[in-house]
Amino acid sequence: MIGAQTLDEFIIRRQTDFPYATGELSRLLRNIALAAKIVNREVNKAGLVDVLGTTGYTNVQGEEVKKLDILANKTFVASLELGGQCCGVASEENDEFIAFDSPSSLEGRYIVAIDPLDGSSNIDVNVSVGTIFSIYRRISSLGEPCTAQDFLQKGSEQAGSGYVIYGSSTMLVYTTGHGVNGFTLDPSIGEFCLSHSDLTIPKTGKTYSVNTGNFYNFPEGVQNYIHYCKSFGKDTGSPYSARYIGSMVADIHRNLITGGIYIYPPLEDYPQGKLRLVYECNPMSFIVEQAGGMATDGYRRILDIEPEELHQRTPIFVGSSEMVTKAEEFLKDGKK
Ligand code: FDP
Repeated sequence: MIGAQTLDEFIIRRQTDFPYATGELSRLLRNIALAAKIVNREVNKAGLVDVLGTTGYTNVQGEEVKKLDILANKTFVASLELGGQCCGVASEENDEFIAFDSPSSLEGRYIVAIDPLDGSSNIDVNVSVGTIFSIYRRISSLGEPCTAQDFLQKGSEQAGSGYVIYGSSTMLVYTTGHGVNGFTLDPSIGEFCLSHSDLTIPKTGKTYSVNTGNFYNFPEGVQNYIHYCKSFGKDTGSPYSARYIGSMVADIHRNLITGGIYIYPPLEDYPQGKLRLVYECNPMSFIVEQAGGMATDGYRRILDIEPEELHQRTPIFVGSSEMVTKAEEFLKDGKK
């Protein structure tokens, strides 16, 4: 596409909008984009080479680790370490955070929390998967190794966040707290090009995304909200459409564009739900809020939750603001 603005160019232009910016965050974002291109290449040829299937291990969450999970994790960690702007990484795939120790990394002002390949149970069946990342300014001293406290900051402290969706096309969507922009990978030139500038989520929509297979494990308020989504409503435009890919990035991406709500509620046996606060819910919530939407755990803003541990889980209700507000009303009312 002649005249398309590449991600690199966009990042450089944006940087000049902030007179005191050092360029470190810009370089960090560019390193993430480079790793995303490498992962994209591997995901695209997954059926052709021996990268499908499981490794035979389970991660700290007790989930099966796929070969592509490992490959994506290594790619992102290596790219962040080589870049030198980042002093450490916490990943879904590692029990503990990794503190980089090279002289340039020790001087890095940022830390990154990442889910290198979200939705990985979908990989073997050629369904969209994604990468989710969250960037914070370190609170530990420059020149020293990063600490656990760097990774346990509230989501509202994020310096940036984003996701990559490896779908029918590959897109990178990010925010640094000044709106949300989306870039589509043009494989012919190997560049992410601006395709969705200043993304905003519609205030309401007609899609609800939740794993209704767990319906009888949901709290009563959530069950009642789902009944509401399915019932005929003159003013609400319901019944809404149920759309659940089972890949958080893909489900939220669709709802971001068309309007809708994504829910992973508490379950009877998992009161904190399934999704991880630090590297899944916080970065996606930052994006959705920056696009004008809402993200809560049903009662409080996701970005206000104080993380106590790296792999902590939280319920999440995220998407169009009017829909999230409505779902919250059902939770409060319980039996409504
Ligand atoms: P996955 O386990 O495949 O990595 O992050 C976890 C996640 O996928 C989300 O992407 C997805 O929305 C959710 O789990 C699916 O969970 P259920 O199968 O329980 O619906």
